[in-house]
Amino acid sequence: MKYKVSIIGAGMTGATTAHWLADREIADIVLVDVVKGMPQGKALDLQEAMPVINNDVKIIGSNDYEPTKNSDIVVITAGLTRKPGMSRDDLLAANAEIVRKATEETIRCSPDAIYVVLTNPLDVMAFLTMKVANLPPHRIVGQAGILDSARMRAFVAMELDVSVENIHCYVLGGHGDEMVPLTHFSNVGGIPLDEILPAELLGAIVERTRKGGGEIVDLLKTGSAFYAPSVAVVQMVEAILKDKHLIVPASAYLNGEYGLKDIFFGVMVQLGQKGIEKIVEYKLASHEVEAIRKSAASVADNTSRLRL
Ligand code: TXD
Repeated sequence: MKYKVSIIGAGMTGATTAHWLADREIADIVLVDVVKGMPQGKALDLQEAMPVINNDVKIIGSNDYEPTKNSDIVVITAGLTRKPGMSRDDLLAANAEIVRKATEETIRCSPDAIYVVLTNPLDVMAFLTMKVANLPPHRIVGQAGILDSARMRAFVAMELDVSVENIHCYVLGGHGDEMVPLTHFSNVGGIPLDEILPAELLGAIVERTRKGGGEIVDLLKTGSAFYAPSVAVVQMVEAILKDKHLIVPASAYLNGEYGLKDIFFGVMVQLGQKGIEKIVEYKLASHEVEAIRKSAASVADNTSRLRL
């Protein structure tokens, strides 16, 4: 197959990303993990599923980086997950070491790759990847916004008898509890959410969206969400490989947008073959700008804790 996507971290999110990706038949896949035998076992199992769905995809599992050589896209989802009561930021120090190593190894093998980063705290880890790989910002994108927006869409769908296809939601900001679900730009068939739903219900949906990751962590007890995060990665991978110029919410390096600089932060980006083609800026209301500033302050604070 023409394209190669390497996924670093073959845990719940990495392996499920491989699963959705193999189903789409858009790239060969390499799964890398430190656990001996595990990425090889998952890759072989998935490879053995291909004849049933008639997809010609090569899937390789490995404990080293050799097979990732010349990847078009590197997905980094290696690292620790939250336990109940933990915030994403509590993971910073341990995951920074894991992401640093994954970046050093992958950029050596695939100097032209585009990076999709997932490891939490997401916006900080995307920043670290950019620094360690020494790449221009358009080559690194963090996955958070598609997931957070999909959660909001799912919650709206639970209230209205309308197809999810008609429900468009946009969540900006850092991938933490301060994220900013937009209630006016989000819409159902073009009608703004704040004109459809009563304020109290809309407020509850915004709150549930912000805490959406924690809700799953509390239910699972061990580990965190993986189905929705990994299909979000596949949407990004597909947009890049197919050069779709797709506009989605994602974490990108900001250089003045919304008055913010030198952080990765959730905004609307246009994705194509070169990675982030542009950042699309909304004209936000003053209360939304205020919320964005608050979220950005928290991301900037965490980013400053990185040892570069
Ligand atoms: O939307 C998002 N950004 C996220 C982020 C959605 C889902 C998961 N998100 C984060 O990704 C989560 O907070 C964690 O920081 C990572 C991985 O989550 P996952 O749910 O996949 O966790 P697992 O199942 O524990 O898998 C992690 C794997 C595990 O198999 C480890 O052995 C492996 O990471 N690991 C490594 N692989 C390669 N190299 C190194 N150094 C390494 N260290 C651990």
